[in-house]
Amino acid sequence: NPRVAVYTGTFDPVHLGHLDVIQRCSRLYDRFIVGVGINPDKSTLFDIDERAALLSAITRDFGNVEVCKFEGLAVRFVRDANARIMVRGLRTLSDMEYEFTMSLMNLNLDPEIETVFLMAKEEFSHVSSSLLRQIAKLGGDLTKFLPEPVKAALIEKVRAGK
Ligand code: COD
Repeated sequence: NPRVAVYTGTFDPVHLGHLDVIQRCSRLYDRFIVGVGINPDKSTLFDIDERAALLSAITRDFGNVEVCKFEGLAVRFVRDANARIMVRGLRTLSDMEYEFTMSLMNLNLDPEIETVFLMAKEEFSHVSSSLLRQIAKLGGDLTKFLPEPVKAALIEKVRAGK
């Protein structure tokens, strides 16, 4: 049986912390599906097509990574993808609290789907999309945190919004 896992997120935009999780999981699983979600409570800087296109561009070299868009419940998306494993990244203790609650709720929604957590690499444990959007608006250097095409897209997006 091929091992399939799903990594859901908003990815607004995808950064090197996300990419590190994707790279590590591409070695752990036979197929790794990245689900770009629409969070009804969050408005995003990049629309869903832009977020998915950036992910596709930077994961092209991984033979077993696929990028999909999804709407609605994450567990339903995982099941529709024929997977039973959902991967989440953990950065801090405050992530833990939120993720712990969410994984219990997801287990209630679908008891056959397990959440697997990967600890963020030390050098990315302080990196979040929201901080990077803020740094971009304030003109800071993003080189250490973003793949080149994402950096260019973020700078352009912020410029266009001014
Ligand atoms: N290093 C490692 N991992 C990281 C880093 C980092 N620096 N930064 C973020 N991550 C991880 C996050 O922990 C997360 O696992 C993933 O990367 C994606 O992060 P985000 O911020 O892009 O996405 P989220 O956490 O906002 O997730 C959005 C979803 C749409 C996936 C989520 O809201 C969801 O599942 N919604 C569906 C609705 C649903 O099912 N609701 C019921 C849930 S109980």
